[in-house]
Amino acid sequence: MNSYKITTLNDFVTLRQKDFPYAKGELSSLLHHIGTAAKIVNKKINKAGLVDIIGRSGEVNIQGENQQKLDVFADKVFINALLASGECCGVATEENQNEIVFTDKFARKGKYVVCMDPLDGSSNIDYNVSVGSIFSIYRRITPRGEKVTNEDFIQEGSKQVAAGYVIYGSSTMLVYTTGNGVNGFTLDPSIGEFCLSHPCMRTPDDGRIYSINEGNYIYFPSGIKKYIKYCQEKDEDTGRPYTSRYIGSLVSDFHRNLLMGGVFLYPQNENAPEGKLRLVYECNPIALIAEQSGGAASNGQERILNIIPGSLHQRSPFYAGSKNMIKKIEEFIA
Ligand code: P6P
Repeated sequence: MNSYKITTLNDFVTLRQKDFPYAKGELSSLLHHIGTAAKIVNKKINKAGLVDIIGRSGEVNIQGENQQKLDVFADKVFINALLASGECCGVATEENQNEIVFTDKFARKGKYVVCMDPLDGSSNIDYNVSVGSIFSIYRRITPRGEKVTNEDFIQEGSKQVAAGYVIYGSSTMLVYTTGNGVNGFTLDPSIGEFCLSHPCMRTPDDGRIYSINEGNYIYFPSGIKKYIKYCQEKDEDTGRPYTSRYIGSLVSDFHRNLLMGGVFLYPQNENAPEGKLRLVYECNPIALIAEQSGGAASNGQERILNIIPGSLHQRSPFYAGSKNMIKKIEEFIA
């Protein structure tokens, strides 16, 4: 009789707490609350087709993008959960121009700040394409008890104490790292728990999938154009031509390549001179997951996690996935 051993996210986080001699459960509590928020967002997304939550909220977010109602909902759910954790003293999200400062006396003593894209790929929601939530956790720089300031949120990615994403796809998964490898949990709706389903996730050094919006081909830098042609050439030794797979939802494209091997590319182009993806709450967390699972993440010239952010919503060219493929891309760009 096979032992049907369930390790829930909370079991796992508590178990792994001993990896952090200094942590007295604060990070565990934060991750627990993120998991709870993900379940609430998941419930809403699964019913999106049924209740009047689909479509635009009528607002435009600071990126000038039409805000989908679920974006707004997810933003509120995660912010409330982080406040409730009592361990987080402020949050920066894609949906808000400035960081949100928690003034509650409890939260102000929090050790951590969180940067989030509460619902990435939301333009896909109306078409039932999978979307994701992305989070990045730092220890605050300013003294505990005081209000957080912008500097707490624009730290370089290598300073993250934890990062992860939720993918609301054919199943809902939460994938995260605290710097000791990457573990994936699948939501079992029958018990309402994220259960360990992908322990010690590793991305292959090489892959045969490249993910890029080739519709922008004419706008790409020449090195990227050459790399795309390289992917399409016939060469048995390297398994080319590769397969092109692009969902247009960062978390989904990245997650597939993490499991199968492959590379995601969002270069700068004439329409997006700095690239489209945001460094602080999209590139950095995904980059930490990429590296912690044996892959790599670059802006074409340097390691994403080494970039010192200048502002909360700055963008960056972004390449992430199998490390040998990232190296090849950097060679073509050079
Ligand atoms: P494009 C979704 O809007 C998003 O921010 C990412 O999830 C995705 O990878 C990218 O934009 C897709 O952008 O320009 O290819 O539609």
